[in-house]
Amino acid sequence: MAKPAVGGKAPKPATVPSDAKLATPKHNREEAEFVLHSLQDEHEKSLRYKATDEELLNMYEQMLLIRRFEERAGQLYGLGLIGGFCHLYIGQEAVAVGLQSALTEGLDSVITGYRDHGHMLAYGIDPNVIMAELTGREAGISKGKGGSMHMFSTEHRFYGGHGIVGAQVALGGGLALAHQYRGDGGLCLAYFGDGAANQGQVYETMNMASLWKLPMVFAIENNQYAMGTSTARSSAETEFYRRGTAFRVPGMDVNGMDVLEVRQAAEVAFAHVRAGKGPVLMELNTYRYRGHSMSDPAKYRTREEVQDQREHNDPIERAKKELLERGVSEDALKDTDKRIRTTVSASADFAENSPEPPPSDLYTDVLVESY
Ligand SMILES: Cc1ncc(C[n+]2csc(CCOP(=O)(O)OP(=O)(O)O)c2C)c(N)n1
Ligand SMILES: [Mg+2]
Repeated sequence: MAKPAVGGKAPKPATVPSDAKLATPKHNREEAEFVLHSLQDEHEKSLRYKATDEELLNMYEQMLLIRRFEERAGQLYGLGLIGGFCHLYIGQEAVAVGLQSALTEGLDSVITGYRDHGHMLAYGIDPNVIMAELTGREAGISKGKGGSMHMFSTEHRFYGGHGIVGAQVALGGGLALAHQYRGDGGLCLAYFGDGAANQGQVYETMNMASLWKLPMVFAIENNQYAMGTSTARSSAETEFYRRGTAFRVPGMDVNGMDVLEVRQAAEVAFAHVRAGKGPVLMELNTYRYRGHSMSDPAKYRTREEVQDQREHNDPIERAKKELLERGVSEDALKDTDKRIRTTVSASADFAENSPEPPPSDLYTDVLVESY
């Protein structure tokens, strides 16, 4: 019997076992490449979702609700009614709305980082309880103790709201595993940023998700910056959709400023995942108009750069223009805007008039059991 090698390592066999893969035959390599490009090819064949007028109007309304809600949150922050961290989603609305409009609410699960208000609103969660959470009120969706970054609604299968960059991706892997284990047919949509895309745990998750064919969508919201650092300064590979290649996860390169393109890409990606073919990586190219958080004066970019995006690439203006071209009247759109402003004002009033949690609540919901 061979002597065990030092350190408990098995001795090297004299000959290579016959099933060892000495080299990947070329045809296999081509097949792997085909799989990696297949969804992008499908996406490019038909870029935009063919929405009915009603569907597009719905998406427009949701995006506008997010925009107006975030503008109001920014004001409340300025007034000192919102404390702590607050990251606004202005500019990125088409991503959450386009993707989540293709999900099955109550079945699929969603998880994201700290820039989470828009994702909650896109899931139809009541603006009142979101604003109450931002202002630290008892009526808030996390009872006023989570704030901007830590909002949950297990009823909607919305699992936060996470402050640790990239951590939500690994948790999303767990949610996807739960869907697979239960065989419920659901999938997990895990959002993260371009900065988070450089975190190690993202790739550990990608490896396991691909190996186990988990029903998971890795959605990179590439808003071009991680705090004050542009993607070009932080990332060796700025084509983020390619980053699944090493794990055989097909990627998709999507215009995240066009809600119909996002929606169509979602249809392709979700069908692939639901068919049991494993995870997909989507890069949603977008832009945030405001600073990283409310305390960021955004001096790392020019005003002209932001203005250019607002003027030529705004997702809400794009949808509005399309609705008008389809014959929806200017008056109908004005009414929509008015209705949304009323909803948002009501949410701010609701929040301001709600009580804060009592001091005794400091000790509740901290541990699962009492010790
Ligand atoms: C592990 C960890 N490192 C650093 C931070 C500090 N931090 C908070 S947000 C952020 C930038 C993340 O950028 P990105 O992933 O692009 O998301 P975006 O803010 O653009 O939505 C950093 C470095 C953190 N919260 N967690
Ligand atoms: Mg970013």
